[in-house]
Amino acid sequence: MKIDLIIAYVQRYEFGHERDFVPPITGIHLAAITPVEHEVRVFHQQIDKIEMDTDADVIAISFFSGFAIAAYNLAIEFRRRGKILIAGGPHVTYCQAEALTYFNAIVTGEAENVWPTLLQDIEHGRLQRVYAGTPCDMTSLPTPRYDLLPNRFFIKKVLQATRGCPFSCSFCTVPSLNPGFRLRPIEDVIRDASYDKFKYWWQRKIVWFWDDNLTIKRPYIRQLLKEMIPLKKWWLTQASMDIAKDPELLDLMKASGCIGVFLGIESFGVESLADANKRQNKIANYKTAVKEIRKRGIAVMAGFIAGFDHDDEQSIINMADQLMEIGIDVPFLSIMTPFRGTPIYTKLNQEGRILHDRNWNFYNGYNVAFKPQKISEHQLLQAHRALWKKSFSPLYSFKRILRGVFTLRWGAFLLSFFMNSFYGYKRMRKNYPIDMSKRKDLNKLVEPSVRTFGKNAIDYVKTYS
Ligand code: B12
Ligand code: SF4
Repeated sequence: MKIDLIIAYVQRYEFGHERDFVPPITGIHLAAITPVEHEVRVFHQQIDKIEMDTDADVIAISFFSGFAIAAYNLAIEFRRRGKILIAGGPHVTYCQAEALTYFNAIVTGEAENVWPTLLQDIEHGRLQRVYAGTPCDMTSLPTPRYDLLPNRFFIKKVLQATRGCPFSCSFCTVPSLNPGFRLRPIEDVIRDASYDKFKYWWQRKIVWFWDDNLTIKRPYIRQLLKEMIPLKKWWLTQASMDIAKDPELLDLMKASGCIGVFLGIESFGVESLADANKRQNKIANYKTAVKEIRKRGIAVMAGFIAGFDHDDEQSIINMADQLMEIGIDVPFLSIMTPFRGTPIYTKLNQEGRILHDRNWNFYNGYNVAFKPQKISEHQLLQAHRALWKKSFSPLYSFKRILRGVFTLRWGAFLLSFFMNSFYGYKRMRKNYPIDMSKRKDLNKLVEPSVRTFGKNAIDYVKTYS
């Protein structure tokens, strides 16, 4: 069969977001676990034009909640063209009933154990509606199909060594989406990290781990990093702040070529961290933790969330200075989003604070989909935009780049330079994150059979949990 795998996307910035540094691993991983007798292509809606008049037999779409409307619109168009439609990914896992109104079949959770069966079922004309994936044991995963990625992706070597995370932050679906903590054999990870059939040197050189929390199992990560040293790569990952208290690990990270670590710092408020159930973060240690990592020349990227119950406009805007003060190289600034399947969603829903008239486009990380505690929805949006504008102002972006000149290793400096320039340039062109309430064009559903997505999703969550 011919299969087109599509990673759906709705633009998140005013002038579109047709460029991206790094691809998702989802499409090229699904392509790799597809039995060889099938012909697969992968499209990323963020940068690719989707071929609507394709001769593919099966259209398989992956999407986050924030991109569900795009996925449903694609599904409607492909259904008109008589294609078999399959969906999977985090949104589908928690909103099955809704996804089933658009797709012939869905895969919930992890797909490795059910994807080949599903394809066989299509061939034998016995496709089921729901394929419930189970956590994959990660023991013999193939190399992602990097060959299917267009060169427009600056970095191409994305991979996973582990899945899952032992923490349970209130806004995160990882604990239920990828339960437990599982590891790939080190030799498999090294094989993928060594893949070098790329056109440009930096695509061969840079390895981006798309793990939930790579450094959790210390003996494993130490061994992996020791084996990465001879590869002479530059690599990046997500990790928890506790790594800063492990100098031996930090030294190994440096020796194995780490250039960037993403930390979920989230907030500078004690109560907000408690709301987030982020017990691993201690505000008093932020500065020292960042310093310890940067001392090795590694850039610190960090995520911050606006919209905790104790946040007000000023505390949100203040984060622009606070993150500079603790030495962050590249900030990622989001608005609290009540994703289905998270404790924060359960709480807000019980309190009647989910804004059901706001569709999934409001779940893209840059919009407000719930009633904040201390301020209005509008004030939260405005405060986030003020934070975003201040953080990526030419002055702050330049300061972060400049700070890296003397302190970061070469690869880490390039990372800081590119990312701060990328966001700083957006800021200069006034290419701000979109306010979805003003974009009727993006909110339009080709065939609006399901109007209030939120309500349908709640029905589903009741049956899922
Ligand atoms: C890596 C990652 C990123 C990367 C890459 C983004 C990307 N598009 O892939 C970066 C850092 C850029 C990122 C950004 C964002 N992310 Co993110 N990210 C992750 C993370 C940590 C791992 C995802 C991953 O690659 N897993 C490995 C691959 C192989 O697994 P997978 O994608 O889950 O696919 C498996 C199954 O889901 C299934 N499957 C998936 N799709 C399909 C489709 C079909 C047809 C089938 C059959 C099966 C199937 O099969 C796969 C194999 O088992 C997850 C957490 C998690 N554990 O899922 C969050 C996560 C996906 N991110 C999330 C969010 C919210 C975002 C942002 C919106 C955050 C923000 N505020 O900006 C942005 C969106 C940016 C964008 N342009 O897409 C949420 C999504 C929640 C939701 N319900 O939508 C997650 C779940 C984290 C959370 N908060 O709970 N993210
Ligand atoms: S530490 Fe990160 S991956 Fe783990 S539960 Fe918290 S937000 Fe999710």
